[in-house]
Amino acid sequence: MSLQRVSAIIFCAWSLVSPSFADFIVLMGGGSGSPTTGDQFEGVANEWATHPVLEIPGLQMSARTTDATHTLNANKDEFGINSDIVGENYEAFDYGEVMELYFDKDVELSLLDFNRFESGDCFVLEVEGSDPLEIENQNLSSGINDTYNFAKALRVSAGTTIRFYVRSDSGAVGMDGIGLQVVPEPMAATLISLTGISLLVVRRFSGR
Ligand SMILES: [Ca+2]
Ligand SMILES: [Ca+2]
Ligand SMILES: [Ca+2]
Ligand SMILES: [Ca+2]
Repeated sequence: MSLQRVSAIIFCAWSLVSPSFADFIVLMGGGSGSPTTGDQFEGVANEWATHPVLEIPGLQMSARTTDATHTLNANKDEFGINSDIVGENYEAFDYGEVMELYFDKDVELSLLDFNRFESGDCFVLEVEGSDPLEIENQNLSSGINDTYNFAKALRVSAGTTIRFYVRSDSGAVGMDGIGLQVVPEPMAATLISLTGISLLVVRRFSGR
């Protein structure tokens, strides 16, 4: 076996076990020609809908609102909830509107990308079983882009519900997307194949 071949095999094996960079779920609408993950949830009310995350192959997302008259709404500028609450912004999250979602794999949230996140607004992220995380304007890492970076990536297990809503004293906040990384599957299969490759390499180099 050539050295190049051994290098290629080791590189492939390394790629399997090394973490990948964070991916981004686009919630804002992309228009008819380029649908986003958000577009797939257009019009979903309080019954769970499940769709593939278009930007991250292999990952599925389920989402719903918590009221039959509140519907998820993807638009070209932002993603929000359309409801019958008087004075609400149909393209954004207003107080009283809640989105629940979960993924079919363990994920680590790294970034939330908002829209119209003005001073005085407060967006709340609540992972089932944990204290709510309140995000205020001064916590944003980019005020121009309305982005929030988690100081430490937030791990959420497969099937665990995340709730998005705004605090009672907040103005409307829209969402553009979610930055996250899928946690690699258990390494059992990879370890078995690595062991096989190692044995092969050892046998070749020992001349047998
Ligand atoms: Ca829409
Ligand atoms: Ca709204
Ligand atoms: Ca933004
Ligand atoms: Ca606002």
